[in-house]
Amino acid sequence: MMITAAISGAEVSKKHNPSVPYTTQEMVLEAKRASDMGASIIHLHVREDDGTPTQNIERYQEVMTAIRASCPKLILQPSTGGAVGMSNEERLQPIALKPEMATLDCGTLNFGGDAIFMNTENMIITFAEAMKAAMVKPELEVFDQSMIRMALRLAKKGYVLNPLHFNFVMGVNGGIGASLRDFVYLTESIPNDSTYTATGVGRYQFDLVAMAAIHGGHCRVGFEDNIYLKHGQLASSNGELVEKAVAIARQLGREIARPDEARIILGL
Ligand code: KMH
Ligand code: ZN
Repeated sequence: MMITAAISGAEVSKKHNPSVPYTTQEMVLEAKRASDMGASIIHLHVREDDGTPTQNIERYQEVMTAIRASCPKLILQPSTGGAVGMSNEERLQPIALKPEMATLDCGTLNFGGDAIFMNTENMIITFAEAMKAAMVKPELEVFDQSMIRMALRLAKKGYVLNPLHFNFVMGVNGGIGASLRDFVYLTESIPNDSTYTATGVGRYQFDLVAMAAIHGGHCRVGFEDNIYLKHGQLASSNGELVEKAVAIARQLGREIARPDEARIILGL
């Protein structure tokens, strides 16, 4: 089972949990803690030192180089989602660094209040083409079943290559829920040769770890999606969240993939 750690995100801040990393040094420490506990992939957003989300290429380069110096084997997966309201050009910057993977968001989503996380079909095609040209494997971010249909249409047209790898982000208010029924609906909507990671947001984080573990899938945990170790108790680091995911997976009979095993699973 591959475990991805989404160590920072773009929406959560130190006001929510003081352990959310902003600086390069904090990012390295959190990536290392997650790696030490069993994460093979780091889903990466970067920040200014004051916590402002950025897609700045120099910042990505600095953080990725520093993480690699500390944990050379980890798979680094920058975000092309960035933060709500960023332009396509801003969002696409980390692709120029030719990471092994990056996220490709497969549809537009209500993101609370008046916020809209915009991903029109033409935007998705532009992002997919940039990733294909740079030989970056997309992780197809799916917040709803309709986004799987979008991804399959793009695959049919050759914008993304098979076998596909999905991330089901479940429990966001504007998207699909995080029930067992929702999980089955998504897993039964993807091609047999594809792989998926399940991400439960907030209180659903570990429900989805268990569902994915039982079903033979992969999972994502981390501060981007959830800041609590359990009800009312903040996690002290991403490592603690990974540790709990590993314990659940092992209890259910799963072995945890090391980074090189994850590369084989993903065909990197
Ligand atoms: N921060 C969200 C607006 C991704 O990384 O591709 C988008 C997001 C998805 O986090
Ligand atoms: Zn993200």
